[in-house]
Amino acid sequence: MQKLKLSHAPDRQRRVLAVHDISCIGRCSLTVALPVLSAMGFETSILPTSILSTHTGGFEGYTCRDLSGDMDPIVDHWHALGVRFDAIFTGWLGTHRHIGRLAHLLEAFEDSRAELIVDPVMGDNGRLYATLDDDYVHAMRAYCARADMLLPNLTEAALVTGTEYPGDRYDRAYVEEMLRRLLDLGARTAVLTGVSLAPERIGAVALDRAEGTLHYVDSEFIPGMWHGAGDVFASVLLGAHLRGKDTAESLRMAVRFTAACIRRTRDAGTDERLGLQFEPELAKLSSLIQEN
Ligand code: PXL
Repeated sequence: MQKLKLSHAPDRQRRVLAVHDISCIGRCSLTVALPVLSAMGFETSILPTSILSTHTGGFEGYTCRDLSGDMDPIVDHWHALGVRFDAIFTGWLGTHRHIGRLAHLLEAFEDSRAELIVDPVMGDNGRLYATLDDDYVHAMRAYCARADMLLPNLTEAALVTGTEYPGDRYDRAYVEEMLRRLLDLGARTAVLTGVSLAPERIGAVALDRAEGTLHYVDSEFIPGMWHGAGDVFASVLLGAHLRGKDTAESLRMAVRFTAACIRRTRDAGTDERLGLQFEPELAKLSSLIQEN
């Protein structure tokens, strides 16, 4: 097989692999990660884990085709081609079998030394998403230990660390302790999303192992079920990080961008299940490409 001709120039375009489901309707997972990372200037390869007619939040009767059986052959083909990734970004995976296949993926691309960014998409508001189960949670817990950057919301952080979901009864000390627990799993950076430390505000808090300082960025709280907001946030944060922004600046960009998309969606009044109207905001991200 003819191997791919790859650039090793320091300023070459970086290649990111996004490993999520394709929810055909409802802007989340790959239909968010792909356009956002492309707009930020990355060559974005995808490994679809499942194909669903819609995401599972608020829809009934959706279809779901499990692609876990295709993952190893896809990875083996890429490996034979000699492809390399600068970062691997995983999100909603489907079943514990998918998580098992990620071990093969990471082994195949070990030489790439790709940064592994894990959004352990499992639930929200203290509840597991439909179709996910305890086997999934256990497998995800073990998998999170491999992440360089871990991006759970409060529900997922509780599931990953095996602690109780705090509901809205938490404070800064809880958040700090949770971030330290997440770092103890092995990540270099932990980011907790959907955190409110002041009335009518919501945002995210990050802690870098090396830096040791807590960064908190928040925005106006807009009531609603903002499907895919976590995927928008994680994709922008990852893109900013890979473009060389420090944790504080990446966090600021991701919170501001997500908040702008939520405001736009709220103002449009469209069905919340369709996800965020992020497309008209994408041009704001492209300005980063001109910077470096
Ligand atoms: O955005 C999270 C997500 C991703 N993928 C699927 C989902 C959900 C949340 O419900 O159902 C299929």
